Amino acid sequence: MPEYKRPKSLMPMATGYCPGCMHALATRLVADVIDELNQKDNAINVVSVGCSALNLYSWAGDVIGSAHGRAPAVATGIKRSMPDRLVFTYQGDGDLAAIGLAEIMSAANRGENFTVVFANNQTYGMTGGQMAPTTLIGQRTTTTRFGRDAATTGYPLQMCELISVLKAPVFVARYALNSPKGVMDAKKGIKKAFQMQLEGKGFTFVELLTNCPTNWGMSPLDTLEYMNTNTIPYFKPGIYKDEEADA
Ligand SMILES: Cc1ncc(C[n+]2csc(CCOP(=O)(O)OP(=O)(O)O)c2C)c(N)n1
Repeated sequence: MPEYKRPKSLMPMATGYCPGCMHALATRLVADVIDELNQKDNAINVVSVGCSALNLYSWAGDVIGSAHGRAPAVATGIKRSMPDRLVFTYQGDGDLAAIGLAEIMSAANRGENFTVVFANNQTYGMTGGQMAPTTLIGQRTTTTRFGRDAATTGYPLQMCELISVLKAPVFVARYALNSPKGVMDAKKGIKKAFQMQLEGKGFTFVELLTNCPTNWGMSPLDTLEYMNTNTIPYFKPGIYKDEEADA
């Protein structure tokens, strides 16, 4: 299949993302997978708040917005009342790992049968680049002017590691979108998670390491190398849990 075609799950319009922002790439990957699984009219995209939620404008299928961090709670209700629909949340790191930490841990622990796509850009993008729970030690943000310091703000939360120790989740994986291989692997991971959900297997979680050129204060190209030297060594890509493989 030619990779340059616009997925039918996205409308023919420009995204609202800054140039070089990987939210656009991540959204595109999700849309590609939904097309390939022929789920455009069956999928429900649950967003909450942040730049992550901007994909709702270009999404061609069903989409619902929820309060900041609460997408997993909304997705729980939707999936339980419409179990045949393909339900996924698309969330940023401030959304998922700060204000929505209780919701994500609870939904994962209950083993809700939906998929979480977690775009981790290590900052609060939409509100101007404040520190997020996933901001790296030493990383400068508008609220950590001299770099994040563990003594006052703790350590970056590793969500795949946290969620994979719970009993209920069936697939937990992390991919980095700064290389062609990472992008292709991420697409496979999203597809596997959606397939497991369609087979009724349970809670699936896919973390995508993304960038924020605007708030990191770098060119999009420089963010790719920054991710290699800083992000990936701490947030290690890999499959953290796969009940199919472990069975
Ligand atoms: C209840 C509530 N608290 C705070 C905000 C302000 N707010 C909007 S977006 C955002 C940060 C989002 O960051 P993240 O989830 O990392 O997403 P990104 O913008 O980086 O994609 C915050 C704090 C809000 N809209 N609602």
